[in-house]
This record gives sequence, structure tokens and C-alpha cells, in this order.
Amino acid sequence: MSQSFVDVAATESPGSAADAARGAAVAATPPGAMAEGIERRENLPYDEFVESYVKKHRPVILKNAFPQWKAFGKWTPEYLKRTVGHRMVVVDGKDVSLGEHIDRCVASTFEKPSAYMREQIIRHVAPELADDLMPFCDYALPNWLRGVYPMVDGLLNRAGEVELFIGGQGSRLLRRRAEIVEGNYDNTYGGTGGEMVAGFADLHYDPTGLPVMLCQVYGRKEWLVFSPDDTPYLYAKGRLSTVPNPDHADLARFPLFAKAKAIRFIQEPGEAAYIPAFWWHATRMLSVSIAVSSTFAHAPHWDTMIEDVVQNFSGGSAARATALRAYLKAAGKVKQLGGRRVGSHPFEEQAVRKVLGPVKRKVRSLVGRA
Ligand SMILES: O=C(O)CCC(=O)C(=O)O
Ligand SMILES: [Fe+2]
Repeated sequence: MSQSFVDVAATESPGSAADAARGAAVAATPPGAMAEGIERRENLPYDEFVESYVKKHRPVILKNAFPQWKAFGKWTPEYLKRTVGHRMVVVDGKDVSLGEHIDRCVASTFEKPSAYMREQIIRHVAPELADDLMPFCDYALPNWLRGVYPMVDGLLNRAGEVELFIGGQGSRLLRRRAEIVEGNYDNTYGGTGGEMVAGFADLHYDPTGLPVMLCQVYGRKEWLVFSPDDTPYLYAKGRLSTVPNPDHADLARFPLFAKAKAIRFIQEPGEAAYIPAFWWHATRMLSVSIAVSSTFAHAPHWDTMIEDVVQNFSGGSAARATALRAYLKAAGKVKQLGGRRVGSHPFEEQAVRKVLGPVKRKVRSLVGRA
């Protein structure tokens, strides 16, 4: 087991040879901010992961996090194109075949980046890939999100799905552009200036007070991460920072941003990034990148998740808030009885759904006929 910190300031100084190699993509540390790396742990024992990172809500890069996956080493752009290229996915709101999207990613450059395909539920878009991801990443277990949750079922179950992300060189996460309030956001950030095209965008934290485990299967991805302690400096609108280019922040417009401490790192194939709830992040691809994500939650995450759900989904009704809170707390207690392996078959249809699905369809068809 080893532990190391990436000295980002040393590897990512503006104008270095590495930057030149990335074309116009200058990887500058936000001016005024102190750059720090992220902890990297190799073959970290599960219990230590939970004690030192999950319970303390600290991010970490886990090396050798899914050596058992057939996907690791097998999935390449060519392989996915050949085997599941005919499957349809949604990229930036448009339906496209996976093969066509992969072609665009292969042709992508920092100057002319392709769109980033994110959050495609593997069980739906290409279920034949599931076998390559089993047994699932142990660090992302137990996962209490899988299950049937009356009242917030769509929310929690959607969150518990295993998802596929594919981008090309220069693609970056444009997660919630639509959520940004008009007028408070510089829409030109993706414009014509070379470094803007390939820079980071949409610094955000994930919904529902939940952490994420992002497993890099192929290619390299660069991250920009900030602690929740930096929230006062990030000009947040909800879960999104309104600072347009967080790696080239305009400090005249966003002076407080200088106080935020950027954590930058490059994620390599075989590594999993654990990003705790409320940690801000943005990504961009340094090459064709294939990644698999799992949002997961168990005891150390549960109360935070409940408060977020209650705040955002009780519609201002105190009675609903109380009911939701009590119900989700009880659901957590039940899940806890299942132990370490709860959620370890994320690609299987759940037993209750197997029964409920046909019943629902039958009722619908009867109602339709009536
Ligand atoms: O894989 C990535 O690029 C990060 C994805 C992400 O942060 C998100 O979809 O919320
Ligand atoms: Fe995210």
C-alpha cells in the first residue's frame, strides 16, 4: 500500500511543456489560489477507505480499484464500437448511436472538442456490457440507493444506477448549463478563444447530498475540485458555480474566487475517484475517455442525503417533510440489516420491480382499453 500526493503546482504550471502539448489548453491554477493535490491510495483496504475517507467526507483517488473488471483492458473505443456501436444513447439532448458518438470522440481535439456523453444508464443503453463490470467496485458498496422507495423512487433509484461516460480529447463536463440563471452567466465561455474551448466548465456538486465513485476504464481525465469549505468563494447558484472558466477565473469579476483552493489532478485508467457529497468538481478529457460511475450511499451518507431530499422534495409541506424523513430513516435501518453486499448486483432488475412491472403494464392496458 502506498500513499502519495500529486504536487499539482509542479506538474501543471502554466506555459509548461505539458501545456504546450495540450495545444491551447492552458492548465493554469486559478490565480491567487493555492493548488493542492489529492490523496492517492493503492490497494486501500475497504475498512480504511470507510474510516478515513467516507466517514470524514474526504475525496481520494483509489488506485487498482476494480482489477477484477473485464472491462479494464478490454474496453477501447474500437471494442465498444464493434460490440455496442449500434446502441442508441443521448448526447447533449440528441439521440445518436454509440458508434457515431465514439467516432466523434476519436476525432476530437482540444481545439475542436466533441460533446461529452454522460450519465447513460448501462442497464438500459447497453446491458450486454454489465458482465464486464462484475463483480462491481467494492468501494462503492453497500449501496442503499437501489430498492423501491415510494415517494422518492425515481430520485433515489435513478441515483443508484451505474452509468457510462464517454468523451474525446478536450470534451468537458457541461453538466447543468440549463440551470444557470440567465444574465448571471457568461455564455461565451465556450467561445472561440483556444484555451476557453478546452477549459473546464460547469463547476458543480452532485444532487441529493450524495457522493459518487467515478471509475476510469480507459483514457485520462483532468479534474478540478474544491472543498465545501470554499463554497463562499465560488459564486454558487444552487449546486452550480457561476464562475465561467474556473481554471481561468476573471478575478476582477469574481474576486472572492482567489480565496478558493483548487485541487487539481489527472485520473488515470484503473483509478476510481471518490468525490464526497457537496464537493465541487469539474472535469475535462485529455484523451478519449471511457468511465463508469456509481452514485452510492450507506450509513455515513444517509442522514445528509435525507436532509437534502427533504429540503428539495417536500414541497414546503411540514407534514410531508416529517413523513419523508421518518420513512427514509427507517428504510436505512432495513438496508443496514443487509450488510456489506447490499446493492452488489446493480445490473439486475430488482425482485419487487419484476412483479410490479407487469402488474403496472396490465393495469395501464386495462385502463387504456376502458
Ligand atoms: O466523469 C466526469 O467527467 C464527471 C461527471 C460528473 O461530475 C457529473 O456527471 O456530475
Ligand atoms: Fe458531478
